[in-house]
Order: sequence, then C-alpha cells, then structure tokens
Amino acid sequence: MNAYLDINPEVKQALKAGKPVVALESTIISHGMPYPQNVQTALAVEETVRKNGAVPATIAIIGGRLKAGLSPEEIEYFGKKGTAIHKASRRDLAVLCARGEDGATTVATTMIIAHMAGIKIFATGGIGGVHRGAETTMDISADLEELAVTPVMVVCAGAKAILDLGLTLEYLETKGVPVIGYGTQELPAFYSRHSGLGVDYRIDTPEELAKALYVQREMGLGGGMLVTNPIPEEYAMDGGEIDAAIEKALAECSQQGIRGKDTTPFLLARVAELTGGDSLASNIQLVLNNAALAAKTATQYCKL
Ligand code: PSU
Ligand code: MN
Repeated sequence: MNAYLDINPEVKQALKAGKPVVALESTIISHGMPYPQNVQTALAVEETVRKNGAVPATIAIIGGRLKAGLSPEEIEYFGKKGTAIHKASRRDLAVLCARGEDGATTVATTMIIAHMAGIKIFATGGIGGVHRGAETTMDISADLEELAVTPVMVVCAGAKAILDLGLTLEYLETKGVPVIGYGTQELPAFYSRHSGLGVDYRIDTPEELAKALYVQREMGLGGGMLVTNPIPEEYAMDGGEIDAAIEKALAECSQQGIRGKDTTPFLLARVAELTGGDSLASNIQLVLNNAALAAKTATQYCKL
C-alpha cells in the first residue's frame, strides 16, 4: 500500500471482503457549499451510499496524510474550515503532504486517492472542464486529464454551464474518455437536465454500467469513465434563471481578475448567491441521486 495513504478500518475491511465501496470528494464540502449545509449534505450522501448497499469513503488530505474514509468529526472539521482549506488538485499533492498540511480533494485528486486505495467508483456533483474562453485563458481543469489516465468511474450530474460544455466533450473525446448518459442520450447540465449536446452512449441500468467498467479494466485500457446522471425532474431548475446568473458571475470574474484555481470556487459561490437557496437545494438533491446510482453500480460490479 502507498506509504502516504490511510484507509479507515471500515473501508479497508469492505475492500478486503470484496464488498462495494463508493468514493466521495471533499472539495464539494469545503468549497462547493456553505456551512452547515455542506456538512449535513456530506453526511446525508454517506447515508445514501449505505442505504444502497455500499460503504462510503469520503476522501481528503489531513495533516499530510491521504485519507480514504473520514469520520463524522473529520467531515465537520472540513466543513467548518471551508475555503481556508487548500483546494488540492494533482499538482498540489506532493507539496501538501511534504508539509503535513490539509487539502480538499477535487475530482482529480479524489480519483487518484480512490485508485490508490482500490476503490473503482466515485460519486460527486459536477466535474471541472474546459472553461468558457479557454482558447485564450487555457483554463482546462485537471479533472479531464485525470479521467484520461486514472481507472475510476466518476458519477456526476454533468457539468455546470459556467464551462464550455461543447469543448469539454471535445476534450474528453480526444483523451479517450467514454461519456455515458444514464437513461439519456443528452448530456445533462448539472441544474438542468438538458444541454442540447449528445453523449457517447446511453445506459439504463447499474448492471450495464458495472459491466462497461469491468470490461474497460479487464482489457487493461486504463483511463476513467464518466457517467452523467440527470438531476431528478422535480429538482431541476429553469434554464433561463441559471443562465442569467452564470453570465453575471462570469462578467464579475473577469472584472475582478480572478484566475486559476480560484475561478471555479468563485463562479460556484456567485451563481449560488445570485440564484438564492433554490440552487443549493437542487445541488444537494443531485449529489444524493448520484450517490445512490454509484452505490447500486458498485454493488453490481462486485457480482462480476
Ligand atoms: N463543479 C461543481 N461543483 C464543484 C466543483 C466543480 O459543480 O464542487 C469542484 C470539484 O471539486 C472539481 C473542481 O473537481 O471544482 C474543479 O476545479 P478546477 O476547475 O479548478 O479544476
Ligand atoms: Mn482551472
């Protein structure tokens, strides 16, 4: 096992026994939602994974150690410390661990640590991608490169329209990442079920998702797989309201000269403020929905 990794006893036991485990990320807790809803959501997501037959492993960096599986106290600590915690993508892992610091794991680093631990399926809200205007800023999330190389299935609700969704799909195609729509042929756009863009494959059951992942791994292809699961109809938001908030947030972002790793958290927080509590409620529901699908898929995977 990796010398920098700690797997909590429950997760370790489940993995050893060949039981289903689902990884969960921590940037969504520290940077993706306000306290205390972030902690409540993180705990509810773990509960949803359990109800659907799998063991949750929330992933983070604490005191320079890579953690697969957090205690409720550790989740509370992350939620309270919020954006004071370093947002950690691939480039941050070595220096943070060398210094013994904390880090909130993005999709990219959650995939890396999940893979180190032997966890194959990971549920989150939205992934990073190609930002609008990337042709001049070159702002492309390290999440996409990670999906290209690390063999973990990521279940999300698509990506927020703060990104250029068309370019994000092009990038994933170039990198050889399969993009699957769960029960749909259309890429969902996080708060909304519709983007007008097509995915590579529509898959309708956890069994078939598990089989696709199994074959990818057996074949030794490497790389990840992206499952996009539309937000449940009753929680989906009106496209017009969201689009107006996104346009405003993007304009403020460039006026204020916000760049690099601060861009995504800034846009997420501004869109949430501009749309009021509605967007937070939708965000929570879609994460729960993804956690349930990931747990069902992990359960099926264990039967293969
Ligand atoms: N998109 C969301 N919610 C999130 C994130 C993205 O809708 O919480 C977070 C995830 O942790 C993701 C990260 O991996 O932002 C991407 O950041 P960047 O664009 O800096 O790579
Ligand atoms: Mn970026």
